[in-house]
Amino acid sequence: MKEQLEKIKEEALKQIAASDALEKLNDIRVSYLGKKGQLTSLLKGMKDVSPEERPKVGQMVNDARALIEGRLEEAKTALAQKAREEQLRKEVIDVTLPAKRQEEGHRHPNTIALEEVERIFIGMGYEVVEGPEVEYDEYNFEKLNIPKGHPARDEQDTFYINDSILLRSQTSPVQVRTMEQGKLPIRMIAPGRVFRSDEVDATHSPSFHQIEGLVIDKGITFADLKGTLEEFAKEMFGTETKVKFRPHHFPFTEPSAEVDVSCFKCGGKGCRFCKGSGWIEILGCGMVHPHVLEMCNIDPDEYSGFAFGVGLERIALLKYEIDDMRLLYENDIRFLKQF
Ligand code: 2NM
Repeated sequence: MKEQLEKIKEEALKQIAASDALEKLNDIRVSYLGKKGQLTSLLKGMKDVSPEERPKVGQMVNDARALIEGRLEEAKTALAQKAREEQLRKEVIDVTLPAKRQEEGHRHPNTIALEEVERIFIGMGYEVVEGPEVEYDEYNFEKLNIPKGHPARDEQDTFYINDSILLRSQTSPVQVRTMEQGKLPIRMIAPGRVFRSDEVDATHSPSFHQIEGLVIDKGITFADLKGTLEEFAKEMFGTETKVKFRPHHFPFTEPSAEVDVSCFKCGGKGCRFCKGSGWIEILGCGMVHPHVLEMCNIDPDEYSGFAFGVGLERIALLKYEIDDMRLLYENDIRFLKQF
């Protein structure tokens, strides 16, 4: 039994010395000192030892146990220290290395133009309201005086989810929704993504952005519309800017107009930028059609209002003198860096 004990002890110490991982030490603990471990089994053989020898052998087994436990503990501490040293060595930081440059980005030209427009109208007391890009035909067309079969449906052809749901072709449905809520007066702009079934070219994209404005109150006239848009144009393109209203037709406004601003490149003399005319078209507008007001539960005998719509990309292209809309969507850093 003594020889057996010596053998077990030696084997255990040898294994501990050869261990290079904490898990291995734990395996050794289990295989020697555990409930079914070799030393434990040896104790069970004590019944074969003569009674006078038992205390001595018992003592030897306990000593062996204490020795193995002690070595296991030492090995554990040594391994942990080695691991820590290794980690410190790996994570050493060379404080003399040059710092990584912080690449700072900036807003997209579309976003800069949008925030500029929002700032101007918020300054005039307008609220910014958003709405869904997937809309009902009813809100995108019907309630804006564009019934099925109306020619404006061709100009604003869009993408249909089914017979009654589509991708909005304008942000006016947001204004229809606001009017329907019945809280008057209204002073709002509705910016957002819109969709049209258009081929991509320098001035068209199947997905672009619009900012539409709406004012509804008692006694609103075309003079309010003119004053508001003139103020907007002066803030956006410079205080020298002149505006020109040309009669136009929209199904949802009557009367309607398109607005040109004097060319901010040549001041109106005519240049390459304004194609020699001295004027640049920037938006459409008009007095909200009484029938549109009725369909939105507003009494046209009591209330009147004006509305307008601007293409965000058009403003961004003008502001930054970009000649191709596609550049705004390609996300080429070399292009975007310039603004
Ligand atoms: C435009 C031009 C003219 C417009 C009309 C409305 C509403 F909802 F009040 F009827 N919202 N926006 C409007 C009017 C939009 O875009 C060129």
